[in-house]
Amino acid sequence: MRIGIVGLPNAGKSSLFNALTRAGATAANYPFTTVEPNVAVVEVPDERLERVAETIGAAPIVNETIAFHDIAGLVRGASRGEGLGNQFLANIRETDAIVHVVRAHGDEGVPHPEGEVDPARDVETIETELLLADLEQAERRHERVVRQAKSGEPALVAEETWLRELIAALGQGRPARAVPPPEAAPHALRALSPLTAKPVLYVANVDEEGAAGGPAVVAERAEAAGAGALAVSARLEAELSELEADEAASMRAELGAAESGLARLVRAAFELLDLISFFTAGEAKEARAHATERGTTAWGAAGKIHSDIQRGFVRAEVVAWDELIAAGGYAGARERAALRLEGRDYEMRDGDVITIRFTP
Ligand SMILES: Nc1nc2c(ncn2[C@@H]2O[C@H](COP(=O)(O)OP(=O)(O)O)[C@@H](O)[C@H]2O)c(=O)[nH]1
Ligand SMILES: [Mg+2]
Repeated sequence: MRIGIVGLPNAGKSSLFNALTRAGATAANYPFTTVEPNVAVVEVPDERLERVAETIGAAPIVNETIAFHDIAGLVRGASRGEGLGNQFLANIRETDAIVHVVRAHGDEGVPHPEGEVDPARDVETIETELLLADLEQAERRHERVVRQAKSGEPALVAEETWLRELIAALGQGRPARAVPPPEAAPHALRALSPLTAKPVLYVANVDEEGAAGGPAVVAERAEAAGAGALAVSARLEAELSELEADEAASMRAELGAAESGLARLVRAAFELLDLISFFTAGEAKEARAHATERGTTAWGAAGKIHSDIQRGFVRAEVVAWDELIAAGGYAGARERAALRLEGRDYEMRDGDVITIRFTP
């Protein structure tokens, strides 16, 4: 799961990224941590998993992770190639969701690429570049699909119609997420991978004192775009991430901020992906969270755990996390019949704890 951090130069992207990196550096033995210098792998803590582990005596706890990409600043004209824009836009295309950092702090020591601080205009600037980049890609693909659709193949005909609608919408400033592709052309979205179809979270980068609110314009823009929004101070988070955890917590308390801005960001980013989590846990074994798409079957879940387990799938033992806790463990859950036997087609629910029986 990859999340791209986008915004204008000096918006605060790298400050936020560095804070995440330091938070991620504490994530135990995650294999991808050092693959690229601009990728931070961060754990997504889940209180449900902690309680499951405690109940059945599982350790260690292995959280799900998400990868944040610090994408270099986009400038006005990026979609026409300004400031290496095409390369950065291509980087965004490879992500699953976007965190859009908007400068909202008034520190005069930090230059603004457009002269003065104006969050509404900045959001507009970035979104326009994303829209224009999608428009260009859609037009290019349309040229090709128009020719292919002459064959009369229904999927291509449907895709051609959709692309025409999409081009019209983008031209009017509407994002691709407002124009879902028809069922008859299931491949169309993946073939284009529009930037404006990705879920977005706006992050207002506010003054150190103002981490609670954030400007109303950003929240309004988010609401109108069907996006999430939150406010953090990137500089504060970067500074706090250099302190020991207890020091950082007391500093936060002094500033009147109840919860870590990074924790709020990571959770909101995870919610953006609209995934469900299921858990595996055994006594004196690890307790692990697995994020997966809604609609994943028990068989699909087995594949997320290990390909060998999927290959030898016999059945799944499933119990909801809270029922497992209420029953005091697996034995109790079995007695109460809270633990169910399910076949390969069972649709996983958020918070399920699963044990796959398989033939090795
Ligand atoms: N006062 C203040 N300065 C900030 C804040 N966030 C970032 N900065 C400063 O703004 C400058 C640019 O930040 P950076 O994170 O590098 O921006 P990027 O270009 O979006 O990656 C740096 O000097 C940061 O220290 C903030 O919340 N408050
Ligand atoms: Mg930067």
